[in-house]
Amino acid sequence: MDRVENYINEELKKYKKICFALLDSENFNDVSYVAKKVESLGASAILVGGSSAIDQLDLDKLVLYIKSLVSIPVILFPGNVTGVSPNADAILFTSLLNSEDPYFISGAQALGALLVKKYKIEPLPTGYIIIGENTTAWFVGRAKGIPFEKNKIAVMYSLAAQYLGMRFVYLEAGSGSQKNITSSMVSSVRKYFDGMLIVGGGIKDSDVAKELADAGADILVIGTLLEQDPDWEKKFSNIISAIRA
Ligand code: 1GP
Repeated sequence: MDRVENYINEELKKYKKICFALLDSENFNDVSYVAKKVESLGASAILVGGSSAIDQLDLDKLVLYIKSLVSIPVILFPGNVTGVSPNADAILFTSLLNSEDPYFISGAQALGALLVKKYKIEPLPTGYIIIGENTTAWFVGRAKGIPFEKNKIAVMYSLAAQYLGMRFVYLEAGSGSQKNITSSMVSSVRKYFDGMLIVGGGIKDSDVAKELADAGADILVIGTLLEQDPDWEKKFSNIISAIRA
């Protein structure tokens, strides 16, 4: 197993549940403070990217900058081919399984694959599944958003991801989503999907984080909280303590 995936497994052995921080340079005044702080508060990795990150040069500068500040892995979270940047430690090599556009299922992946090879970025094979509608990820990825209460559909896609050989599934409500994925959906998926389960979108407090972790999420992704909440340090720290408890 490659280095970052191995590291994630070790983190999970140590803490049972872990958290990734999603950083997007456009949305932070002081990205260096946030990057260092999330590491000290217990984030296991930093994700960089998202569906609206389109400036490749900025992205690479950001990756290099963050890598100079922290020792946790910097993992790309691309929304398109433009999300591949040479200096990252790994990439969530996602297929947006419930997109209605084959470009987001396998087209962008084919276009990006040789770059990943060339830059020697470790690919983490990930089934990306969008729940709900009206978020940027949903719009850009032309997803046929799975309704929040349709657990079985999420199970079907997650199991399909596993059978296609993907070791990670990311249940995504969308960045800044008003609603988070329900714990009931997470526990339904957990019963069937035998791999690393990432859950993100709209997670803003430790109660929700704890519920999702208890329901079976392995990795929680937190983004908007870090950008928008003046009290984010305390809340992020509470999230980490809650999911590790
Ligand atoms: C988005 O799941 C991540 O891709 C994080 O969502 O920004 O709502 O925390 P938030």
